[in-house]
Amino acid sequence: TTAAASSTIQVNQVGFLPGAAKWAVVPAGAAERFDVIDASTGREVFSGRLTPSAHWEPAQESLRLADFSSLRTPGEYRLHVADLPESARFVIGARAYEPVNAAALRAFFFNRAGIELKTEHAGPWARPAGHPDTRVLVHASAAGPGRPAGTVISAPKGWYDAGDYNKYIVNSGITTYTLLAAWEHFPAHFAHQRLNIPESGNALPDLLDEVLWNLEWMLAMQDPADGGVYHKLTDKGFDGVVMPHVPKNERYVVMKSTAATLDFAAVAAQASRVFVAFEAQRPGLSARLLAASKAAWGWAQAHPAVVYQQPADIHTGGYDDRKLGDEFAWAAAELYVTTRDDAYLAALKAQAPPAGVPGWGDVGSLAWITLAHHRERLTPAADRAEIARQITTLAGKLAAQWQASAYRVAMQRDDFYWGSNAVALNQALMLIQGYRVSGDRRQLDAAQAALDFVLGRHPTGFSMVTGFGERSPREPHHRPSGADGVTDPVPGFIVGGPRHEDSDDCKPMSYPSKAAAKAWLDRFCSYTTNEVAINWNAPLVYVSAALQALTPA
Ligand code: 9MR
Repeated sequence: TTAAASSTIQVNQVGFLPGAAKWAVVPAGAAERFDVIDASTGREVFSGRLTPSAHWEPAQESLRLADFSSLRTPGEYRLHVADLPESARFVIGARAYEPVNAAALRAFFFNRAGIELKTEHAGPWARPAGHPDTRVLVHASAAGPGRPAGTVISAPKGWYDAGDYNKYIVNSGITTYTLLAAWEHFPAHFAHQRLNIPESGNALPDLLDEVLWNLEWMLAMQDPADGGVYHKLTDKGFDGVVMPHVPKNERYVVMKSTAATLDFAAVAAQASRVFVAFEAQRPGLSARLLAASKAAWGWAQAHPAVVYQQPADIHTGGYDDRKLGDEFAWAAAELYVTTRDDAYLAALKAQAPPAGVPGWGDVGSLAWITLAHHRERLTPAADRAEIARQITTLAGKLAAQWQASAYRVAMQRDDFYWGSNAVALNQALMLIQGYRVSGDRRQLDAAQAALDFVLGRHPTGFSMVTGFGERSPREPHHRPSGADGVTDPVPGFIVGGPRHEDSDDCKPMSYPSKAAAKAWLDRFCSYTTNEVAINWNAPLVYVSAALQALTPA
């Protein structure tokens, strides 16, 4: 199913809002012009000149660009270029991103641990509950004065991290933050969104119900005796390709780490200020979250350099990070904004790294995002100009990369590492912060380009989101999708994407290309390029909501 893309017109296969910048990529050839045609009648509705051919290093291809931004009429279209197969279908419409945004959030529901997915909510992907996690053993690496090894604790709920069935605090941290930031920044978009999850129709917005499923698990990962937070809740090894209710292995909480404890402190402080507004619906939750955050912060002050080390008998994901200044800065920023206590601002200033593109091990920018969003409500000690400068400097740099790119994306060859599709989306997330601070339209257009990229203006010719686009992943590395006997994969998941390192996970099958932006395989075996993960879906939720909310009509 992984065709060489060199004859494929590459276009966002979901589509565009009427006022958005609209670009497609065409393999270099003799043609000088392109047409946009009505998908049902074939009638030409727009015609334009392709840009001169230029080489794009990450795909090792020469390309031309089609700019049809001025086509604003709602409808369903395809691109036509002489001698090439017509492009995939796409829409132009005022609500173009609502379905993909809702599906990207519903993917979290599909990855819930500890709950049966009923047909009324999950359709053909209904399944029994997996991993109750009400009897979890404290691993020897996590034993302490209060809880000796072998102590049984209960830590139910949460989301499975990815294609595997384990739950990791570090990765849950940035994921939950990104979803809560989407709520904080675009409440009108989410307030009345109906996701058809079991809680739909209760007194909370569905996004917050979904986030609570994971927050409740995170809270159970904190040792009440000392405030430290376990790094992960896991099997000893990865399960086979089975549905989640099948394996009955022992589950463990493993090590307390500084990174996990600070990520927890950050998210709990952020969630505390979000749930202040829902005191009537969830009495006491906001205060409980803030107390948990402060206890975690206290543990991290006393244990500032406990780096995760995988015990010899544990073989699941590491999420080990040895650079902890960014975690301190992020937790300090969230506690500062929530409490307005300048002591946290001082802690933040001591460690704040320059803004960059966030990832699970690189969370300093999350501090800048939070500070920028709340910058009119900070204490006098905060440096508002510096906060704005951090955001706009990074967004300006990314927009310059976008403008200079033969593909019109900010992505450079080195950005194609494990989870490259989420790198593109996290670049977009920072571009959107830039646009919100500066109003510079180029930064919004560059963010649009990143969403285009993962929705099919992609060198593989595929939309990278299951169930969205005429060509999208059919065999993601996602155990339920592989084991459920349903033809279609569980929808709404973004896969990791191509990367520049060699992968041998599908041996003897080889990858179709060695080019960084094309080394991708739509096969279950390809956990290095075709896995799903919660930290990749969260920026898809954020960016699709942001463009839906911010794109000028
Ligand atoms: O996203 C993680 C990536 O940055 C690492 O390079 C990779 C190898 O350590 O692990 C990725 O995370 C995986 C995690 O360890 C286990 N669950 C699946 C995650 C996505 O592949």
